[in-house]
Amino acid sequence: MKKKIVFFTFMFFLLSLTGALAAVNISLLPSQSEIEAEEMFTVSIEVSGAENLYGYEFGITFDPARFEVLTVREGEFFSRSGQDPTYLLAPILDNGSGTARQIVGVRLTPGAGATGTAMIAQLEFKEKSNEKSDYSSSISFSGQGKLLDPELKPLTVQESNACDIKVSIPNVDPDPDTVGDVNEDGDVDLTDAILCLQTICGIETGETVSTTADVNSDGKIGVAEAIYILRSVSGL
Ligand SMILES: [Ca+2]
Ligand SMILES: [Ca+2]
Repeated sequence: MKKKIVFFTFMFFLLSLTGALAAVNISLLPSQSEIEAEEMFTVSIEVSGAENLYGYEFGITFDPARFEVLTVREGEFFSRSGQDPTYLLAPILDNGSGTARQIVGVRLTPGAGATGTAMIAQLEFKEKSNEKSDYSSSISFSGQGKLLDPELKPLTVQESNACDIKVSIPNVDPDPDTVGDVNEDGDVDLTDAILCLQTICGIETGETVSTTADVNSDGKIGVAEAIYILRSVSGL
C-alpha cells in the first residue's frame, strides 16, 4: 500500500512538472520556403503555447554573404492588433556580421500578458549573394532568447526552431549567337552597351533588353554585359 502511495505521489509530481513546463516554442517562419536571387522575403518570429507573455528578447543570426536584414517590426499578436500599448526597442542590425540583436518588445499594460500562438515580430530580408547555383542557408536564433511574464519572470522555452531558405539561381549558358546583343538586332555594338548602362541606371527607354544577351549566366543585364560589349566593340 505504501509503495502504491509513493508511486502515485511520484506520478503526480511528474505530471505537475510536465504542466509547469507547458510547451512554449519559438520558431522562425519564412514567408516563402524558396526564393530567387535578390528577392526580398520576411521571417516571422512565432511563439506557440504562450501564456501571459509580457516581454521578449531575441537575437537572430544569418549568413552575411547571402542575406541582409532590412527592418524589424512588431507582430500584431503582442499588442492585440493595436489594442494594448507596447514598446519595441530599436534592434541592432549588423549586416557585416550577419546579426540582428536586441530584438526586444514589452507590453506596457500592467499585469496583462498575451496568450496563444502567433507572430510577435517580423524581420525583412533581402538575398544578396552572387552565387552561381542554387543553395540553401539557415537563419537561426543566436542564443536562447528570453520570454517574460508580467512579473518579468522567464517562461520556459521548450524549442527554438531555425529555418532554411532555399534560393534558386537562374543558370542559363550564354548563347554565342545572342550574347551581348541586348536589343536583339543581330549586332553587338555601342547601342547595346548604352542600353546596358541605361538599364543599370534604371532609365526606362522602351527598347528591348533581352536576357539572352547575358554573358555571365546571372539572368540579368548589367555591368558584366556592358564591359563585354565595350571590349568586343574595341576589339579587345
Ligand atoms: Ca544589338
Ligand atoms: Ca549578366
